[in-house]
Amino acid sequence: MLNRYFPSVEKEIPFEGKDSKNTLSFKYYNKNEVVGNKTMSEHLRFAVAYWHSFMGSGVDIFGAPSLKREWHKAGDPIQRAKDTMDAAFEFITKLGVDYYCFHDRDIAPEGETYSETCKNLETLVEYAKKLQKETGVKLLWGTANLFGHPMYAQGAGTSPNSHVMAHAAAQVKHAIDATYELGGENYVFWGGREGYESLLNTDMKREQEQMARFLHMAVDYKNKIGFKGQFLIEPKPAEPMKHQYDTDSAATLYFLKEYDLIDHFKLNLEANHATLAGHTFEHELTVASAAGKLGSVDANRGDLLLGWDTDQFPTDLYSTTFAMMIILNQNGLGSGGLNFDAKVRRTSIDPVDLFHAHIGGMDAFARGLLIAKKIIDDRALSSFIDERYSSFNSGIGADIMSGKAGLEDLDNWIEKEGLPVVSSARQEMLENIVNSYIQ
Ligand code: XUL
Ligand code: CO
Repeated sequence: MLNRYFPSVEKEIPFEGKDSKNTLSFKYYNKNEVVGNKTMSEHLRFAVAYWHSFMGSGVDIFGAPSLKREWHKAGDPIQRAKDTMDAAFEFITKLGVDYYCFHDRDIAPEGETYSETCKNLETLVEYAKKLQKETGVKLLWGTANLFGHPMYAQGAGTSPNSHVMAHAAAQVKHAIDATYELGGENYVFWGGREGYESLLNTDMKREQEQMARFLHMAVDYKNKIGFKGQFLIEPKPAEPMKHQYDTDSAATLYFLKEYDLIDHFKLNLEANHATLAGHTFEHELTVASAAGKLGSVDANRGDLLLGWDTDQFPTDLYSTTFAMMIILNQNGLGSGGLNFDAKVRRTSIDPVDLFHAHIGGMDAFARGLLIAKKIIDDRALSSFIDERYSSFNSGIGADIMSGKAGLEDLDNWIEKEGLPVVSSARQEMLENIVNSYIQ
């Protein structure tokens, strides 16, 4: 086992059960424990996000980097990238997680020229391949960073400058190649700069058509090279742009349908993006799942008092329980997983804090899984929901939904039957039932 950057954690984080006082142990996440028809690790498919955990420095708009990382010390950029990758694989292995996710620019540094940048990426892909082979860690998804470079300030696929769009497309080609080469199970598009700052300088229709063309080119390329991973789009309403086109699940699904892309994509939904869009996390998951399009999750949480993407590690049991209910009800995430797109606070300065953060997130989801499974098995909510809609199973409800009855038939029917009797929606009772399971 790699052992250089996290010497205080000597071996894989153990499962010790809920009564253990060892803060570097799992209290609930027991990866081989079978829950229903799968083990916990098969249900949860956790991934570590390379950018926050290994590239993050704690810098914010008011302050300099606060996280001093050993793996960032080398002067040579390629050596630094390799050290960072060593640290990442050591961490992931010691945490006992199966997957990681990256942006192209996380794993390899930008060069002086385009071809040097591409070469750097190839070098680090080779290095990642070796480490994946040695450790058994797999790639959940890759993506391209189309928001960091100043050329993308006005958009990448939706840039008003066709040269910029061409550059973004070329970059995506290489990022898909890298993902394919490393056996990535999905590929993500997050359009951080695909939106606008001001409508005064923006042709929205054109930009949306450009975005559609951009994604169609990616689909064509994927098919051409035979990459079988799932394409995912990650909605977010704003930040860095004032308004991002892929605002939320509903807007993104509409866009995909409108531009004939719906068969090629699913959604990767992030908890903090949902709340920024004015939705709950479970709302976003439910919208996508109902459309058969919930593909993967960026697991984190926001802060209700702050209006930006704080990307904190998830600890809220209601949130993880509701998420796992939706995921279990659709029979899992398929090739997707739960990626910790989350960062330690800039005051959590020790590398070991990365362990505490992930352990907390993993335990929160493991508890969510156990609680959700029980609620589902007991039909604690679903029996009520089934009953609530049961008037559509036969009689006039079935006639309406099958198309047998129309407005005139219903006019006659109501004339005969009179006014409906409605039942209570029992929200408080159901909240109490959920609470009785959260323990
Ligand atoms: C930004 C965000 C991204 C995507 C990948 O808010 O969530 O890190 O997950 O580009
Ligand atoms: Co994300």
